[in-house]
Amino acid sequence: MIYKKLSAEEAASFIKNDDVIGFCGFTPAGCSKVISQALAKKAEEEHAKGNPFKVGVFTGASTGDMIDGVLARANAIKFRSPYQSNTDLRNALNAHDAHYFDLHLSELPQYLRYGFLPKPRIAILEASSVTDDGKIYLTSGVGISPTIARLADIIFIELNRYHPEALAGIHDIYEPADPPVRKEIPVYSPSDRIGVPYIQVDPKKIAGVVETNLPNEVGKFTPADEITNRIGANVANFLSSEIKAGRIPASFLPVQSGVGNIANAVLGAMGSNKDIPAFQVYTEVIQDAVIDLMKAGRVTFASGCALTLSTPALEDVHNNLDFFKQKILLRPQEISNSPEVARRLGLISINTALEADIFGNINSTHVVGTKMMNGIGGSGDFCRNAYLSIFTTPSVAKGGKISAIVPMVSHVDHSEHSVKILVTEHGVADLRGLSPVQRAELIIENCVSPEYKGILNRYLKLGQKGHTPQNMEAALSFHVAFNQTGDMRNVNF
Ligand code: 0RQ
Repeated sequence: MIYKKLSAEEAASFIKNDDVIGFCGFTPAGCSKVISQALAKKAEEEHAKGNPFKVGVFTGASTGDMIDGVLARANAIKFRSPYQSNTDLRNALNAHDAHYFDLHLSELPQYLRYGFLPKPRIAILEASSVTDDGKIYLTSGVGISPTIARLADIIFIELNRYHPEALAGIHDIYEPADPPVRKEIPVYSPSDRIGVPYIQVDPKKIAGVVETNLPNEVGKFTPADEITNRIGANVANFLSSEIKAGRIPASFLPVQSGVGNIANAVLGAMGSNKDIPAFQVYTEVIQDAVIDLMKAGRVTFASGCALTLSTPALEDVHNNLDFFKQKILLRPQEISNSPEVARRLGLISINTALEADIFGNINSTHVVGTKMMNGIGGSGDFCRNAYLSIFTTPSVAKGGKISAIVPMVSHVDHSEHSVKILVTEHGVADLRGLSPVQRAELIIENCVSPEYKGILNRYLKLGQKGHTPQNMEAALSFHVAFNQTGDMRNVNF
């Protein structure tokens, strides 16, 4: 290897106050693990000396504690985009200690190229191997790596021996040209390869290689419960009825599903529903359920941006690469989440809402209208462009003190125009072709928790004027009641 071997601390010593850094990975999969930690230590030392030290941070999506957690606790983040899910960072963003812009994930690479956002001077990439002529083979996540590798002046590699070199070939690296000369992204089927299996850079930009041997961090795993299983079964039964009705082709369509235990439960239920044929996945995050279904022959191919797997599932993939490399492709997020490709392939997209309103608007990001939870992630990339856009949510949160279905969402991420199907554990509301009043009646009837049905029906009668009969005095009364009494059932109308 021609590159200089560095310690994480030596690599971090190149990074200056106010630098903009692009990090590899997508979710904790494939993220930087040691340079980020050394950077946080450096920030703390600078702060102790009374010096300012904060950096701008671009990533693929959420990361792990080894980036977002340590940097947030060191108060080392000046700004952050496009998605996060770390408790300490969330607290920092909500306290305005770091500025956050929540962005559709597909847009970040092109926004960086267009110069809409500050250019990353430094890119930190985790690799399974790197060649002397500058070919970087990534690990289990791709994210924005191709773009930051090209834009950055300096690249540091974390060469992580935990990931086998034989991973090479699972990635499909492709960056579209920018307008006015962009052509179509030539993905016509989830398994189409359109690029090369590595990122090519000028070897002179690689300022050093830090060797590691560390697994990906794994997020907290909440096992499926009765609620998530009922949501999963409702989605699967609905999709099988759409096939029977001829509205989804009998051969089925590729599926995109969000992250978390609802997504796992939905995929599990689809896998065990005999009326749904074996299917392909075109998504951002490949979770454990996809691997299980692949082994059972129920998922025939998965294109994604990251292998966000539990350690046993990732090791299963590593140990059986001959099998899985035939069935999995990892792409940059502007391809995995491309609106153009989502529309062309006809994705069935399934994402999770924090809250929905009775007219079909979705809040995916803000708790009671003000506090950032995670971010919009890829949900907007997919839902606006899907063949069929489904949102799922448990009907209540916090033991029933919060209804996930409210008169008016306290923040809008996805509007009524993009949301076609709403699913809770109680049932399915098919909103296609319905007026606002019809949508409200159906959502209340099929999706709302019994303890909130009467209140929402009462609400609907309050404001019978206009196409969308909101009552402006009471529209946010659920949230006001929660803020004042800790329970939305205490509304004052
Ligand atoms: O709180 O953590 O204190 O227990 O919100 O809710 O039900 O555990 O669901 O972990 O799947 O997260 C929408 C945030 C759901 C996620 C969201 C409280 C609830 C709990 C979490 P606790 P659950 P999940 C893929 C695609 C947006 C982006 C997206 C998300 C906590 O799915 O970030 O889909 N999605 N991206 O108690 C107040 C409500 C609430 C509420 C639930 N109405 N009001 N709190 N909670 N409903 C991601 C990528 O792009 C990588």
